[in-house]
Amino acid sequence: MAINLTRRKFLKTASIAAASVPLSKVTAHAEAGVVKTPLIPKGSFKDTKTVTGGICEMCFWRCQLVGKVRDGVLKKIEGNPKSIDNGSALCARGNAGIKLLYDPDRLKYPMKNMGKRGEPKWKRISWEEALDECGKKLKATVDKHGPEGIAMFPHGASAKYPMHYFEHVVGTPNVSEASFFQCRGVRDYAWLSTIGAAPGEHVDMANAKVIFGLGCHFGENIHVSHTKRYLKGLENGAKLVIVDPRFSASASKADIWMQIKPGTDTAMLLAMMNYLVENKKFNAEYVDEYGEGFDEFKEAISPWTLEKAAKECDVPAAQIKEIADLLAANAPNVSIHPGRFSSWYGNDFQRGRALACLAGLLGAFGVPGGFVKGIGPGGFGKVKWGHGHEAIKALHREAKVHHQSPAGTPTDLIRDCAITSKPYPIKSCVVWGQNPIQTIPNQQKTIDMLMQMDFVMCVDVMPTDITMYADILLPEASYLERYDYIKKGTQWDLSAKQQQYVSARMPLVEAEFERKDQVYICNELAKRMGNEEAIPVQTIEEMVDKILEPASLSIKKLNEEDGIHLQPGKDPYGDFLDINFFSEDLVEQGYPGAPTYEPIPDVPKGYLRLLFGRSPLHSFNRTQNNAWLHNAMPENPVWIHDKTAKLLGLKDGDRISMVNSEGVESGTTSHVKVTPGIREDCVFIAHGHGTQNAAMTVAKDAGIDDQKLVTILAVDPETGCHGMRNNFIKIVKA
Ligand SMILES: Nc1nc2c(c(=O)[nH]1)N[C@H]1C(S)=C(S)[C@@H](COP(=O)(O)OP(=O)(O)OC[C@H]3O[C@@H](n4cnc5c(=O)[nH]c(N)nc54)[C@H](O)[C@@H]3O)O[C@H]1N2
Ligand SMILES: Nc1nc2c(c(=O)[nH]1)N[C@H]1C(S)=C(S)[C@@H](COP(=O)(O)OP(=O)(O)OC[C@H]3O[C@@H](n4cnc5c(=O)[nH]c(N)nc54)[C@H](O)[C@@H]3O)O[C@H]1N2
Ligand code: SF4
Ligand SMILES: [Mo]
Repeated sequence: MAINLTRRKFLKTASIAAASVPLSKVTAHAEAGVVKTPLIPKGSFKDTKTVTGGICEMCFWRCQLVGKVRDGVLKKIEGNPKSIDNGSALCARGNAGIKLLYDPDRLKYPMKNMGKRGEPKWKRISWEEALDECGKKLKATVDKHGPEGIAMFPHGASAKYPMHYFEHVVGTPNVSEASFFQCRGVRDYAWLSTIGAAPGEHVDMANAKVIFGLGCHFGENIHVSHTKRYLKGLENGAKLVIVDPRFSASASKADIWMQIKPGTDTAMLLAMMNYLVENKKFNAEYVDEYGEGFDEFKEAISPWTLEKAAKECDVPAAQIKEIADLLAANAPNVSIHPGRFSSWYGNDFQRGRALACLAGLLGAFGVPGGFVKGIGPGGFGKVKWGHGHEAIKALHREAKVHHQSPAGTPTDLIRDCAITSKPYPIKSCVVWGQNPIQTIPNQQKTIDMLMQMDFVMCVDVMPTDITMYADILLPEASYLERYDYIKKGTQWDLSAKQQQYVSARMPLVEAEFERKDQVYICNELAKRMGNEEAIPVQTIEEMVDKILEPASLSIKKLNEEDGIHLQPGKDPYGDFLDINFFSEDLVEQGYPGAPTYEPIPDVPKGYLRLLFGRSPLHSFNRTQNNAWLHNAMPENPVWIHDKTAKLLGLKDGDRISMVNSEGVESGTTSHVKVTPGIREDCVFIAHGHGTQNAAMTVAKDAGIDDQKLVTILAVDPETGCHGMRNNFIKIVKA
């Protein structure tokens, strides 16, 4: 695909904005209200309207946007200058949303697969025909196998309404959201069991004296307002401690970088806590007042000396002590970051517990720099589907496993159930805004699950790897063309004036071709499945207004307020949380009461551990076909240590493929990045590349798909989330 030079130049600016060092400059500009791009010549916006009320969904952070629209065509996206969240700043992906909107490869019409699953031959059909077929097939499954005969794989704002329909009206328990079982579910439930709240990313980094992150590579993972908080903290003089086997963007800015052996973080945390306790360097007052089970906890972690952890984690004992001392000296004003992507090694619930306990020992709750609970705004309405069925128990509840599981059903249980028909058949599958092929480990198993279905329906905006397996493929209006759920939040650290904001996604332009929104699609489906009486709203605008109404807001009012309603907020400090250092509930469920370290398999001889993560220029697979982003980062370099590269006879830029320890080949190739910034026994690649769908004409075969090589999954016993980093590869020269 040809990309003209001016756009390339523009993207260069945008992509620099995404990397961690220059982002601070962009942020500073944004705060002064001067985000500039060299692309747009002055005066060319004469006839251009600014449309407010947009909300980004190039990732799930949902920054607030405005669009420059001329003759109904979106010419440029900018941050909403009224935003007290992202401000007028967007990341590179946010800027590039326009190339998703007008991607010629996008889904335009409902399609029926006349070929095989995985090797589709598409025929354009009418909405009427498509919905009739979906309704008929899904109803047939429910009639024959009950509501548990359906599995659903949702993700993102547009999957919310349909997800509630399938859960509460149809009654399927087999719902697996990517954001839980392959992302942050394990973190949320570990903290929930420890402090009674899911942590979100509510750490007050802007006001912290120390920011402590395990595998948090701020600046490569980007959520604009969160990245701003991190940068503001650094500007304010916070010390930065980063624990990561890789020299990440944030490791490059750190005061202390601990290059830990993968999967051993819990051991390090236990030793740090034991050291703080033994040397009375913890916040005894806070622990006395708010701690539960401290004595049992103290006893349980007592074997963890600094030396023992140092050996396990392959780091100096003195460095563990140095970090512990730094945290103690600055407590309670320290940000113990809970992380986000946390399905790492299958021992992840315990790491989450240990992190939360560390924050507790330091008393880092409800204080500047510490963990602060989400505080409003509240008072919104809910759009509720009627409950037309008896609650069916999820697979893990029936089997009495994964007692700390996030909402829905653990993905692997759904897949096993579908493949074996035990304890019951699962014969229809609804995928809505998720790409299970690249999102869920063990691709072959996902494909086996899909192949045994009677019916597969996909709702998407692009033809991605999952859509190749659909029988009926429905095109959704993108986030720039539709109304959607509200985005609200609170702000005290980035803006002194206003503290709370409310916005709702509004279209910047009209949907083209035959793209529809979630309420239309789902209601039409419900009618055809015999559930018409349960429909709670007729249109997506009605849904948004119903949510806003109790807060005395509406679409109309938000439009009058440039898309964002601001109101005074509350003081975020002073909410001190209880901490379960030792949990009797967990013991009753058969898990350790105190955080416990479980070692993971070592790297087999001759192999390297496959690590993966974000890159600033892409979101998973969803941005791969975006011409601007692809142009800036067409493939994912394979990070490999100098010494390992020498041993394998590799030099920078060599083209390679990979094969994993179970003999699965990557299929596609990428280039080697030789660097001292990674452990000798690991490689690292960005996630989401290597798409196989030829309908993605920009991205097909570009780079290596990490998921293809993740065939071993380590299921977290407490939550059923998928640990994905116990996979080992060999490099094959291309
Ligand atoms: N191996 C490995 N696996 C991972 C990860 C990893 O790093 N490595 N990361 C994990 C994490 S943190 C997450 S959050 C998940 C993400 O998992 P997913 O959410 O599955 O990832 P995406 O690539 O965003 O794919 C979402 C699908 O939604 C489509 N889509 C985009 N916008 C819309 C829309 O507006 N409407 C509809 N209907 N569809 C839309 C995209 O085209 C794509 O097909 O993956 C997890 N899985
Ligand atoms: N640009 C961009 N930003 C994003 C996203 C995106 O797709 N693109 N996605 C968003 C989403 S949904 C999520 S969940 C977050 C994810 O963002 P993060 O929570 O930061 O997760 P990853 O990107 O997977 O982080 C991987 C880091 O962990 C390190 N690591 C690997 N193994 C270990 C280990 O055993 N111990 C330690 N301490 N570190 C280890 C890796 O080397 C890497 O630097 O990013 C969000 N932000
Ligand atoms: S962080 Fe970037 S991609 Fe994510 S919502 Fe904000 S602008 Fe969009
Ligand atoms: Mo995620």
